[in-house]
Amino acid sequence: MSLHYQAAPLTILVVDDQNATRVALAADLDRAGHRVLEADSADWGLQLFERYRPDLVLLDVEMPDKDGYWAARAMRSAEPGGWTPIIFLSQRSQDADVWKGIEAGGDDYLIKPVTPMILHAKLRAMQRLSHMRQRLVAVSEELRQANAQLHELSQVDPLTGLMNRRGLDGRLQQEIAAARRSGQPLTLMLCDVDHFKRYNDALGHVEGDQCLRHVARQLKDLCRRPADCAARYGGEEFALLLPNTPRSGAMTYARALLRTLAQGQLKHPDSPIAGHITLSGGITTCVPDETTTPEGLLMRADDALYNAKAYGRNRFFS
Ligand code: GH3
Ligand code: MG
Ligand code: MG
Ligand code: MG
Ligand code: MG
Repeated sequence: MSLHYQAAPLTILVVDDQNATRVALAADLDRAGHRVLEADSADWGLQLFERYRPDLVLLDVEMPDKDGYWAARAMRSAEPGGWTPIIFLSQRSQDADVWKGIEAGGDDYLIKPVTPMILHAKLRAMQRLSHMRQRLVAVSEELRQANAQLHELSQVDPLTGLMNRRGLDGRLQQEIAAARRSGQPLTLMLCDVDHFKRYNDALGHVEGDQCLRHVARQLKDLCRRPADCAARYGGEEFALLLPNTPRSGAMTYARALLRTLAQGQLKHPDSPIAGHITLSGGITTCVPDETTTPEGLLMRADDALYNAKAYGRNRFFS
């Protein structure tokens, strides 16, 4: 992290009840190029603090009515998550006074009278800290964004662009909970490309990958509602999660899928079933209750898929 930065002019809030002190201080800061806000009471200081958000506060301790300790505490609670440097400037010179000032939220405590050079040195030190803090805030925001992007990416299958198994597991959990609340049926379908090993053997893995992309596009195109979700579950296995969809709706989807593939251009040169790519699928539909789990639904869909394979493939079972 770089310490090189432009020591830019600051907006400095000076809170002091004594006019002579405050005016002299303000004049000095003004000469150094800073913008100065003046308050002659703790209350007024807090108001200016909230309204103008200064870069730094110079704060007297002894003031009639509320004192500087009160003001420091009030300013700190007025900027949750933020940090404005506060330097106490006071005639009170006991160790306990300094302690109280730092406890109240002050970052430094100078005992009056303070020479201009000491004051400017302290301002510079605070400015440097403030600069470092801003860098930290910026970096943690960048990290937060990068993390969010990584999280998104970790849920996407790079080959097809569909949600991957990790994403599906999360979504399944959410949709089960949502369907439990709404009492609506939830459908899960697992599809597996038939004789895909033969396809790879006949045409090679590059063509095989192309085929998986094609199947993924078909599955996605057939999703009619925004809440429908197509995922790549594993190698040549895909999952469809259809909220608010009864068994009949799922069967309509399945028929449309098989029909699309039958009309499609994807030839399977070594299929014992048809000249084109075919799928088998397992469907499970339920209105979830408290016993419903993602694993349970996946197992039921997988059993149905197994039966579809056993009964000759190119079909869906439920
Ligand atoms: P079945 O009808 O019983 O499902 O037969 P199958 O040949 O499709 O099933 P099997 O499980 O025997 O083989 C699956 C094949 O899918 C083997 C594997 O190499 C291929 N495969 C899995 N993932 C990918 C991939 O990402 N790209 C390519 N090209 N092939 C893949
Ligand atoms: Mg005073
Ligand atoms: Mg398989
Ligand atoms: Mg297969
Ligand atoms: Mg298999």
